[in-house]
Amino acid sequence: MLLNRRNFIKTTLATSIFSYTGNIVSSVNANENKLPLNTGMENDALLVIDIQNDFCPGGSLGVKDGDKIIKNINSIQEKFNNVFLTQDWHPKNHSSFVTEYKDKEVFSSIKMPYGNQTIWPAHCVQGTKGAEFHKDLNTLKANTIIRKGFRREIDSYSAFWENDRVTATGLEGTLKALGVNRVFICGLALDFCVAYSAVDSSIAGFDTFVIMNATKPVDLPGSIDSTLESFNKFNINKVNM
Ligand code: VGL
Ligand code: ZN
Repeated sequence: MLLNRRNFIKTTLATSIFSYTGNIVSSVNANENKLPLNTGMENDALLVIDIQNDFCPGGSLGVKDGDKIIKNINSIQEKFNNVFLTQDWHPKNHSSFVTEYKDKEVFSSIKMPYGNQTIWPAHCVQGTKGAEFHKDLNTLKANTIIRKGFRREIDSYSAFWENDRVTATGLEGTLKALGVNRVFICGLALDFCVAYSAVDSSIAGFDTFVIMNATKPVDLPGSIDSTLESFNKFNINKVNM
């Protein structure tokens, strides 16, 4: 499992992220699964990834139209008994922040002990407005809020495993203890935290569904293509809800 995960990171995401091959954003919506979903059982969970001010328009890492999916996410939450929110939650000197380096550009890549790491504008700093959930997100239904990226030395895209691929967030154990076997994922951003969470969910053995009309991408060169490839490779279903 660990090996699979490492290979995936090395071959599918990290290396291809800077080799843009030209697919357009609209391809994100191709090939949705049309099966009836019948959600709402105890064995279904919804993960709502990082609906925070800094990932919405006006935020320091604002995703285009990131706020436009919130209304739908709130209605999707009503279809689930198990709702998990994630919150990107960095110390102000986090090692992924461009502000920690003299000679690095935002969105460039550096080598960390655990592999390649994208350099980001400072975002989702603990205790700041940018780290708060967007005011329109219903946070009342959530069983649990999973925080990630709070260790200075390790970034964390996935809701399950930090970017070193060995530090767990505890989500997998929680879902298994609840008897969950289907995981539905929405939120921000499709090509980073949603993608990594979906791959880890699938590797953990959950039937995994990404809700394509309730997510938006950052869209760095090649990042959407890599995401869609990884969805095929890891049998991740694309659905609309
Ligand atoms: C994310 C970049 C850095 C995300 C988090 O939520 O997709 N992206 N930290
Ligand atoms: Zn982050």
